[in-house]
Amino acid sequence: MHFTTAALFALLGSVSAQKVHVVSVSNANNSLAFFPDNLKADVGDMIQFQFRNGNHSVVQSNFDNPCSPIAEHTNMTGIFSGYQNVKASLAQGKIPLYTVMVTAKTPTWYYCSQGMHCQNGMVMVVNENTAANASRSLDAFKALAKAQTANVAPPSAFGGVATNETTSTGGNSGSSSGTPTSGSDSSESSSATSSSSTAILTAAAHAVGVSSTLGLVGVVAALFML
Ligand SMILES: *[C@@H]1O[C@H](CO)[C@@H](O)[C@H](O)[C@H]1NC(C)=O
Ligand SMILES: *[C@@H]1O[C@H](CO)[C@@H](O)[C@H](O)[C@H]1NC(C)=O
Ligand SMILES: *[C@@H]1O[C@H](CO)[C@@H](O)[C@H](O)[C@H]1NC(C)=O
Ligand SMILES: *[C@@H]1O[C@H](CO)[C@@H](O)[C@H](O)[C@H]1NC(C)=O
Ligand SMILES: [Cu+2]
Repeated sequence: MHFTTAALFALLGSVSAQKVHVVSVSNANNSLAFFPDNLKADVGDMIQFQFRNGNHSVVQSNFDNPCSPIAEHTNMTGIFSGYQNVKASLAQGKIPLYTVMVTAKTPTWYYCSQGMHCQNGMVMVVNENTAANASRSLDAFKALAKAQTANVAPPSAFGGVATNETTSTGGNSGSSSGTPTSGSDSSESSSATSSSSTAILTAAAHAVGVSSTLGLVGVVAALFML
């Protein structure tokens, strides 16, 4: 089946060109920070948040209203990872991942909605642009966040794709769900794809509106079988 093989390689070729930026959410010390907290990314790149400890989240805000979902201030919907229970995932040898696609070259601001983490500096920026406006820096955003009285979370997760990655294999066979649910814990896995390509396929599936990653992986597997 030359046509399907060609189509498959076209698909894999186009997704593997995509860059994935890993951001650790907290660390071994349960620090209130994203690592890194200031990164550059191109439109179409993926940001894979890896939840390392505690009970944290990632929410998109705008610059002017830190610690508050962007939808409350603009006509953008943003993203919300939901609260990720790292301990529960680790008990199963997994860590929670949440992957979003970069949709703008302009600055995009994120915070953690847990407790007063946002106020305490658990914020980050993608594509900071102090050349356009020196006042709109990550440091200025942190200062503005510190002054907020409330730290607000949307009612439920949306906007990205939540998966759990197996920790012991160094990243093989991630399991996934098509919807960004908190602490998603599907036991299904795909041994044919690496964790990063699973995440990319997951994100690609999300981008093209395929409701289930496993659906797309299934399609790919089916193509191999032809
Ligand atoms: C955690 O804290 C200890 C003691 O302060 C420090 O030595 C270590 O570098 C920290 N680890 C991380 C990952 O921040
Ligand atoms: C995580 O934090 C959220 C928000 O504070 C809370 O509703 C939830 O119960 C916490 N989950 C766990 C497992 O502690
Ligand atoms: C969203 O808001 C921006 C800036 O206010 C505006 O330029 C744009 O047209 C709006 N888009 C929609 C879909 O309403
Ligand atoms: C730069 O950003 C600051 C802080 O948001 C704002 O007050 C100011 O109006 C901006 N300047 C320009 C030229 O847009
Ligand atoms: Cu946090």
